Amino acid sequence: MKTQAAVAWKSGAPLSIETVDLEGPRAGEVLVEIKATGICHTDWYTLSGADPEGIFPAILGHEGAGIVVDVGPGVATLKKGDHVIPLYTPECRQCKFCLSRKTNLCQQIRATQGRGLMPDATSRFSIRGKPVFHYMGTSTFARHTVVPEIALAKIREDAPFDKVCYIGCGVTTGIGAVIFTAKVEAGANVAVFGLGGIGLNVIQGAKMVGADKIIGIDINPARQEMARKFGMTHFINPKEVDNVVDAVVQLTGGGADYSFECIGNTQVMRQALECTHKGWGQSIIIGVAEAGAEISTRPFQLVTGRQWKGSAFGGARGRTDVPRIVDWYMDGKININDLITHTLPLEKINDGFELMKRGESIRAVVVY
Ligand code: NAD
Ligand code: AHE
Ligand code: ZN
Repeated sequence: MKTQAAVAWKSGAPLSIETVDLEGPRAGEVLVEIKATGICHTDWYTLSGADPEGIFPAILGHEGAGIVVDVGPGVATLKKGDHVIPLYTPECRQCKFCLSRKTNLCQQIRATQGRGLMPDATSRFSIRGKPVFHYMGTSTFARHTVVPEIALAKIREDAPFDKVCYIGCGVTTGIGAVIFTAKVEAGANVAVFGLGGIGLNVIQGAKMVGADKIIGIDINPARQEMARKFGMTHFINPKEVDNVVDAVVQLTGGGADYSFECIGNTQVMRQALECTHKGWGQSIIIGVAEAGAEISTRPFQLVTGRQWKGSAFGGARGRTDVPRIVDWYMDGKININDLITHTLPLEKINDGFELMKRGESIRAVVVY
């Protein structure tokens, strides 16, 4: 079939709206009509050329929601008409990683996904006979996409696509990092570095679990108002204090119980670790740093009880947890609407990237 997509022909260039050929779903695959997709900082990271897994030409996008149009042979858990959220972290429930119960990082299709291909090592997208690569197994910047069955969460049909698409990455990453990765307890003090599309969801998660002080740190003062609305109790602008680590330690009487780095800056990752409490502080890295970047601290920081952890997709098991998070939204337990600051047609997708780079949007969502 023919469909329309925003194609990334090369790094650093704007996306180009193209008519694309899309082959139907093969065994274990599903054809999905994407109804809406968010634009995440990670899409920009890959488009910028900093991602070692960034290959071009590709169809980016990993924060979508849509409807099943067709299923390939052997697909048992989904049918035409089902509403779904594509998962860049699948959940096969059979691989060593899924069976361990210790991680959400299903590895069933990770190798081909990282090479921009479907599990049989081919692409379904092409233009004028030349293959175009998939991205994160999802490629939601296309009106139609093919996704492996194990990488689709079935969701309720009354959930609005233009809001719950954000659960495909940002909402789940932020809230999940609090409840699944860190397991923040009521009364804990939390510091959140970076108050964008991810950090504000960390704040929302911290408030949900009953954290005490929720300290937000951002160089963009305009982020303060929205963060307070989501539960932030104290704000630090790093440009206005001598030392961010000292500022957090003073506010918390010794250090945060949990901190979250939601930027992708290795200097800030160090600050986030070192502002946590001696003996038990945990710092969770969420931000994606550029290829080759390394983190450092004095080993004494770890010897004296601080812990560094990372979180991908909030530690969530997509097919199990994403439908629950959709329910939380539908039941009014979490706020997504206020974080979606802009909606755009596909033709204006590059404007969405510009809004993000200028710090003017929290989430821009493309509605097809
Ligand atoms: P965003 O652009 O919406 O937000 C980033 C925020 O960080 C902005 O508010 C910006 O002002 C602030 N900031 C930048 N430099 C800063 C500094 N030095 N000190 C304090 N604040 C600073 O981005 P986002 O969509 O929220 O994504 C944040 C990071 O998380 C990115 O690196 C993204 O790739 C990553 N990410 C990771 C996962 C995961 O599963 N681990 C999932 C989604 C996104
Ligand atoms: N491709 C990059 C790594 C990018 C990365 O860390 N991705 C996160 C999701 S970001 C979503 O916005 C992730 O889930 N990582 C786990 C994984 O298996 O990719 C690189 O550096 O190669
Ligand atoms: Zn993302």
